[in-house]
Amino acid sequence: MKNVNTATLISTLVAAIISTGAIAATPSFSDTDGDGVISFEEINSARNIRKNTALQQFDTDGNGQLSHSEKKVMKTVKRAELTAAYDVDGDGKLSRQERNAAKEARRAAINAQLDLDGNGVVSEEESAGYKQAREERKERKQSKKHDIKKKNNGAETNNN
Ligand SMILES: [Ca+2]
Ligand SMILES: [Ca+2]
Ligand SMILES: [Ca+2]
Repeated sequence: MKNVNTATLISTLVAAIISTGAIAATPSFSDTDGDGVISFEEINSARNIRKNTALQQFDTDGNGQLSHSEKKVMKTVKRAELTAAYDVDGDGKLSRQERNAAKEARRAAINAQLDLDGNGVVSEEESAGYKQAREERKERKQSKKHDIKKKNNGAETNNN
């Protein structure tokens, strides 16, 4: 059938993924201070935990940092995990639809965690910390890019 709509297909895939519990690479947050929202700090601490776990797992030479090659190994392993989790048709690769389903499932899993009162809606209040963390990460990424650009350009130019 040609006119199966993509959104329907994706939601079917998402349902399949969620029901098998195969949600890879999803951060897990906890409301440490029990105030009913996942705050910016709680998001960050979850991120640090993930970072440390990754460090323990992939810091092969044990120098406390992930080198370029260690990061490469990490990426390969993560990609394999992701593929294993979301390759619904079992062809060993992630199609665009499977990738979208993976994204949707991740978002759904995150929303389920942010929705601390469990009313099925992530309120402004419930999502504020997450949004703040996301903005901050975006900014950091951009300034990193900027730094690299600067480095590649050599000396800073005045005419821009
Ligand atoms: Ca909290
Ligand atoms: Ca596939
Ligand atoms: Ca809620």
